[in-house]
Amino acid sequence: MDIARTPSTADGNPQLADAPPEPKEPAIIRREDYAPFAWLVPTTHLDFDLGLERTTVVATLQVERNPAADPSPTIRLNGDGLTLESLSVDGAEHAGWTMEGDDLLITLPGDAHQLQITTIIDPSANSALMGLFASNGMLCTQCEAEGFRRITFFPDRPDVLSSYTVRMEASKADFPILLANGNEVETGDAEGAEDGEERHYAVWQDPWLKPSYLFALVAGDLVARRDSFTTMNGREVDLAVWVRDGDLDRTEHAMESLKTSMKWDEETFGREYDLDIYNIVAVSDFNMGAMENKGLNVFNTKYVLADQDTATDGDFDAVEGVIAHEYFHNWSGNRITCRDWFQLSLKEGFTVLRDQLFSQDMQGEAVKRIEDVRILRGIQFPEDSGPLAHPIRPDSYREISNFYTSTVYNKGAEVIRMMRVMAGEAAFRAGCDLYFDRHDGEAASCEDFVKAMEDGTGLDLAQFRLWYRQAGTPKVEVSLEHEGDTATLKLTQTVPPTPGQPAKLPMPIPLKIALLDRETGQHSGEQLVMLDAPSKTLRFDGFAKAPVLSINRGFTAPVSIERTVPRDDLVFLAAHDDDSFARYEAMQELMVGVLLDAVNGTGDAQAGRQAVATALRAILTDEALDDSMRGELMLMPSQTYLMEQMLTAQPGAIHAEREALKAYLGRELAAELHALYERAEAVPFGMSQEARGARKVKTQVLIYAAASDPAKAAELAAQQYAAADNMTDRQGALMVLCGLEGPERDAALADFYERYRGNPLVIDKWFALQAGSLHPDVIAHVKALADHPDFTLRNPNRVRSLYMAFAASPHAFHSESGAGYSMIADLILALDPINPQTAARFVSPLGRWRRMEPGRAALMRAELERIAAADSLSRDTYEQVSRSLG
Ligand code: B3K
Ligand code: ZN
Repeated sequence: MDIARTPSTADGNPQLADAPPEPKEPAIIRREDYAPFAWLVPTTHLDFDLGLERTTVVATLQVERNPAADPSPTIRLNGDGLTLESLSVDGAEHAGWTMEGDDLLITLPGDAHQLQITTIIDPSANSALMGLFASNGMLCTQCEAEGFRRITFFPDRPDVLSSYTVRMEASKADFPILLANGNEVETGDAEGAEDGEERHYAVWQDPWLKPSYLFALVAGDLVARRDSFTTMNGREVDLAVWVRDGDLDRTEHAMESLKTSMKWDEETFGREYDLDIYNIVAVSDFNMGAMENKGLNVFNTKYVLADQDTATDGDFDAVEGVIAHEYFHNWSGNRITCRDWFQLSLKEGFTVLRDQLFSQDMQGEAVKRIEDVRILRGIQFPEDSGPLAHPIRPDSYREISNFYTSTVYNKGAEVIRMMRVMAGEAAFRAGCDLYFDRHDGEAASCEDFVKAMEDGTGLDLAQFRLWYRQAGTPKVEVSLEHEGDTATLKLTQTVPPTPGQPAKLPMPIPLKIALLDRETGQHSGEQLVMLDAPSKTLRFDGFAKAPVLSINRGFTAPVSIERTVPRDDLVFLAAHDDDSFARYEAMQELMVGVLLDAVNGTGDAQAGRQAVATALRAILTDEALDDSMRGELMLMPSQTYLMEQMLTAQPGAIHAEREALKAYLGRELAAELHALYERAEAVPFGMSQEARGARKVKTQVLIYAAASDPAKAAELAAQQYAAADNMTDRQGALMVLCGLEGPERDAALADFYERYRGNPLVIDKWFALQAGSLHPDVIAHVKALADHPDFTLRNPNRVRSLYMAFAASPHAFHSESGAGYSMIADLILALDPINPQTAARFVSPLGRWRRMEPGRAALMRAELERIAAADSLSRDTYEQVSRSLG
């Protein structure tokens, strides 16, 4: 019987059912509708007959009624684009099934059954890179969030935990390595194919229960860097980083990062690894950074491969951070997973915090904190103030892939970090221990986490739960007055309205503050102030002279501080604040104020520029500062951050004023910048903090020079490029050259391409540096690069390297003609049928239209409408475009 064409109704009467018409609007899934699944799936056996173009999957599921759920006569198995080849229930053909959309509904009479389901899939045709797909001749999977349903019919939801056994059979020559989750329990030769091809098989068993999104398999021609780790209780773990032949010598840093992460999680969170094997596989076609599948992480090559010649210091840090992140998920994500996808921040926010704390310990706390806040403010704050704003625990979605956002990840981490600040480190650890103990082996909720924190720390988090419910970045207005010997601090908060949340309640906001003596820069200790009402007034006695306020030290709360401070106070803080973050912040605030005055034509422009020059001079010449921190303090606020500070953004004016200030500073401080460059240039290559800092400031100096003296900058950058013995120097020089016109630019670009031809990750840099450059002809360059033989829409890294770099570069993307907008809209339309998840990521830059001056706003909106009018948009892109149009 060809059951693929003879579905029956759920009550068992075979009939030819008309497929329901595809709804125009994808359904909205709501958090409040959560109900446990009616069936348990204690065991899952998967049998794969693997081939690039044809893979047969036989899934055998034991299912039992879930006593904790409302009973149902049918079991819903999710599918996505699958064709059912055969179905049996308890070993016999079964007529009682029907299709509902892509899902398979089977009527089950008893309390426990065995289902066997066969599907056939074509991995080579899977350009969405979800489910089982082919990449460079290998096969691998990506199942989070809902990719497993593209492999077989299954209750593809995170609260259905099952014990998995996986048998893979494949050609020995094409797929010599066969990996899946857990431990390898059997291998051997399989019956050869008709054409004489030798075949083999492997069986893997995962002893831990897991949801389907953590399932993984990899088959391919791979080689491994091997090592081992002994856990705190003496378990020997075999570690392997699998890559394609030829990439092995770029895996040392990844392996070291893995071992360091394992040790750190034992020491810091008391978490031990729980399998005998930990495999990491690098693939070049991947939608995101990496995936924490149990015992078998799959990584984008970008976060595995690194060496001095091909990776920058930033790349090294990113590899370390992502390796740690995926490893930490083994507890915060795998041992305790999410009840439903609305709880995503339970695992992602917590794991981001864990990886941030790890990187702070590895790379230095001050600089890492500044970098993390820069990411938050550069990406999450705009998200929070735009049409895609949502709480860290969203209330509804159409496509969950759209909610792997900076809000869920980075703001989610900030929310847990606030609990840590309020509780103190020791109590926070007690709260984490309680959470891990209480919920180990479960699919938990954000509420479970907060409750464990409350019970473990003794904090009352009743009001704090608002951070999970309310979207939007709170604004805190700050004023400090001084009279007699009393300083009076007034704090007022407002939480802006966001889509679906017009009115907000006041949030508890923990702010670390210090009051600095304006002569000496000393203070008598930090204090933690809780702003938990609309406003609060605090008095501090014993100040004969007005102190200087240092607030939100260490960025204890993810809020916008709004205050009117005399410029001199900011110059003072930039030079003297003993909190590194606050010092950086003072410098940023100073530059933001001066630039916005310039754009708005307010204030004394010359006095403002001079104030910045005074502050920057002090930073350039401060011998007590290490260069890594100096590099941070030298950074000008990004155009995106500046636009975010304006009610109606004027990208053209912001870009012009930012360049003008840079040029002014470059001229005014030419001598100091030059001296700094010369000193840094003399530091030999190494991975020490000193050597890394030296590389960072060198490129910063080039950036200022490019604005003030382009000819000199081109010469210096060309020299740095030619002399470079590492990618940080080479990329820094090329980045600056890309923004300038002249023979040095062309020569360096040609050299870079030739030198790294055939190394996709470095060629990605070549695309990104041109697309994100300050050159006035960027749009033309991007158009030409899209026709380059190395460009393809099929590889997400390549797409991002060209178009994300461009869309994140406001002076080009917001070009007055609207050409940047139409370029991104064209990309979305072309990419959507190939890779909807990646296409949908490009919608948010266009979604900022409400914050733009009217001319650009209209052009952006028109492009969104053009996309919305297209036939058969994916659910991913449909959702983002419709929310953006509002
Ligand atoms: N958990 C994965 C993200 C999966 C994204 C699916 N669209 C990687 C991570 O956060 O570690
Ligand atoms: Zn994660």
